[in-house]
Amino acid sequence: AFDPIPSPPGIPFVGNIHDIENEVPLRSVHLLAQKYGPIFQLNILGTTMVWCNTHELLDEICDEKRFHKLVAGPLHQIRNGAGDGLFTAMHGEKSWALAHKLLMPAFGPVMIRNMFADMLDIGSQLILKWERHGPNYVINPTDDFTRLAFDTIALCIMNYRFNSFYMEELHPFIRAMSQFLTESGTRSRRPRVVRALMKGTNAQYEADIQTMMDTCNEIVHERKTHPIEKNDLLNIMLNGRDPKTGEGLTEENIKFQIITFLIAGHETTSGLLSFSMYYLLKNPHAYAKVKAEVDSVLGKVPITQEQVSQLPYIVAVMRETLRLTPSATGFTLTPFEDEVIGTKGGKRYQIKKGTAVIASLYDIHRDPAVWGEDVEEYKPERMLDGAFEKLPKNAWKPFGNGARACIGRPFAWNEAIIALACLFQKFDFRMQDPSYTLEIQQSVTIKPKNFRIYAIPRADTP
Ligand code: MNH
Repeated sequence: AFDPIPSPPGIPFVGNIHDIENEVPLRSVHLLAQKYGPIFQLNILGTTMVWCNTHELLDEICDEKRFHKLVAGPLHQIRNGAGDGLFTAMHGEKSWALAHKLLMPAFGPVMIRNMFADMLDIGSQLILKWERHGPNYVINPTDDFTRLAFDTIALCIMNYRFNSFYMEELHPFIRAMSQFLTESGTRSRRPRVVRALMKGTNAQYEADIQTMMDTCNEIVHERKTHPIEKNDLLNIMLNGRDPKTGEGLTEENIKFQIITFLIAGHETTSGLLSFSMYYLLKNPHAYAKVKAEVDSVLGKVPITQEQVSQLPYIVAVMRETLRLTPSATGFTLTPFEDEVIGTKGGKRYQIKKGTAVIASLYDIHRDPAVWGEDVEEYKPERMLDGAFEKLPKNAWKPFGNGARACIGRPFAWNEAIIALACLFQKFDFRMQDPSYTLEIQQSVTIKPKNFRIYAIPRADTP
């Protein structure tokens, strides 16, 4: 016999859609986890979805022999814009294997090192902006980290400049993308009949996809009319061939990859930097350690690529930030065959083949069995090299799992370390409102809401 998976009562036809709020779905998911414990299930418009909230269950579903990625829920809707790009490709989809094989090397250590100058270029634009505005200017760090991450991904992988720091408004792609992501999440919980009636919303959704496509077309057109020698991701996509079969990516697939990289390549990194800034300002002890590390490693002179690997405390800060606020709040899997999970904890939960199982990272990363009773506390010390390697397998999974894990992880890491090191070298930071406590906004990924800071050029640079 199986143990029942806890679930709130549902309503006929729509099931539990009213148990998930639209504004910040994560809030509902977290409340449900607190109420129902390690596992719960919801019926979303007739489809069963299961949320796993503990390390023990995550460890089981991360077994790639038993489970694989499932493109369901919001992700399935994101396919409307990102097609068979890497992120939204179905398990086993042929174009994924080819793109993965061709593009993996583009994110290898050598390629990332070669991007250093470009990353520093955009990073310097951010520093210059905050310097010029001076100590009394109210900064929206999330917007400027979005500019940073968006311009960095485009310059590094496609040699394309958005010049976001020279614009008052964020680039049209970003607004379109943000609306597209939010709506993708919302429509995954909206009954078909209701969706059919929402003509205005649907038209806006299509227009936003078109805006993103226009940006892609512009980038591809620019490259084709002005080809360059650089061995960047765009050239690899346009010219790369499978050495065995001679096969290359189709034109349509390349555009889906560009949309994918522009979205996946900046949203999450912007969240990581914004939340890191928040936690450092809330935790003076950690803030002081970052400053001391930057001063001793960088001193007064501009950062070098060598120094990027000499900043262990900043790395621990980023890891601890992604533990408490994983910018991608989860990933979805499904078993190859009907499965039973939870046996380690003395339970037998049946998961039918094809059922969406969500690795709910926000709660998994708060599992006291792994992190102790001080889970809510921000302590980069638990993430320092040495301690980090000793964490149980699959305890910290902000970049996803196995073959379908994040391809951009080394890229994001390099970029974020450079940004944090340069910022703390140049500025002291203060919150505009010292009593601010974290509020979260969500458009599939999460970011801080209404978070404002001051950046005061340092007088005491060593
Ligand atoms: Mn990223 C997949 C998180 C930065 C490009 N990324 C994933 C997944 C997670 C994730 C989680 C797995 C999703 C799933 O299983 O459904 N990504 C992050 C985080 C950061 C991040 C937390 C930064 C911090 N990602 C980046 C950057 C890029 C990128 C930067 C591009 C340069 N990510 C991807 C792509 C995939 C992915 C592409 C899909 C990989 C695949 O399935 O082959």
